[in-house]
Amino acid sequence: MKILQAELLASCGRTDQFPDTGLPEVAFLGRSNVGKSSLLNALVGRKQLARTSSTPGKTRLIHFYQVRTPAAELLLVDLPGYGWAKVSRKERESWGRLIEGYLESRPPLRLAVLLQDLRRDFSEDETLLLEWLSERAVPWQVLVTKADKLKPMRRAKRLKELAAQVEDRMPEGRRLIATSSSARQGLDTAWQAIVGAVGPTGPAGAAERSDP
Ligand SMILES: Nc1nc2c(ncn2[C@@H]2O[C@H](COP(=O)(O)OP(=O)(O)OP(=O)(O)O)[C@@H](O)[C@H]2O)c(=O)[nH]1
Ligand SMILES: [Mg+2]
Repeated sequence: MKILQAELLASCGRTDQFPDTGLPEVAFLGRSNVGKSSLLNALVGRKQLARTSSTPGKTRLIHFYQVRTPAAELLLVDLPGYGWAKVSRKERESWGRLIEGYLESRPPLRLAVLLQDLRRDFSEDETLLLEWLSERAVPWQVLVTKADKLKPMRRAKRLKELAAQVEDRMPEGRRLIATSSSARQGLDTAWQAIVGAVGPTGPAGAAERSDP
């Protein structure tokens, strides 16, 4: 995907700080260290737009990135990772409230992208989250991360195993998408899912909408 523009718009620790741009949003969710910030950088072709770290729990705020492509203009939203045991309970609760506050009442949200490490099984955190999203009619897509970590044969087998774990929750027509930020794999397919969910909102889309 050609990226015309990508910039950090806002970093928010409270729901009342969320930006109001009128642009559609796609949110990246997942366990801490799963590779959310890395994938976001890979998708926009910038090494350090979103901060990444080998220390889990780096992203503690909700970061809104404004991205313009020829097909769409949208916000990619990097949510704090959950499931990191080494933070205090109080801190975990405040992140939980922030993430839930975003997901629960965010009219511009068009797609929740759940990231899942290829080498891990879906945990209860992920299956509950998918259920929660489905109940609230938030469309979701699973992107499997770090696909480069396994050789092709093993990778294909793991993908089947993971697909089987969420098969009964998977909306019609959706499937897992395998990605690797470091090997730049699956990025076009991921973009297709994102643009498909957002619809045409670029200059072309805006022109179409203004037609009587
Ligand atoms: N091999 C490999 N490593 C990756 C890939 N994506 C991310 N990583 C590594 O995984 C670690 C965590 O990546 P981040 O992108 O910071 O993860 P995150 O989900 O944003 O983590 P939090 O902000 O803590 O929630 C870093 O050391 C990355 O270099 C990938 O596709 N392949
Ligand atoms: Mg991060």
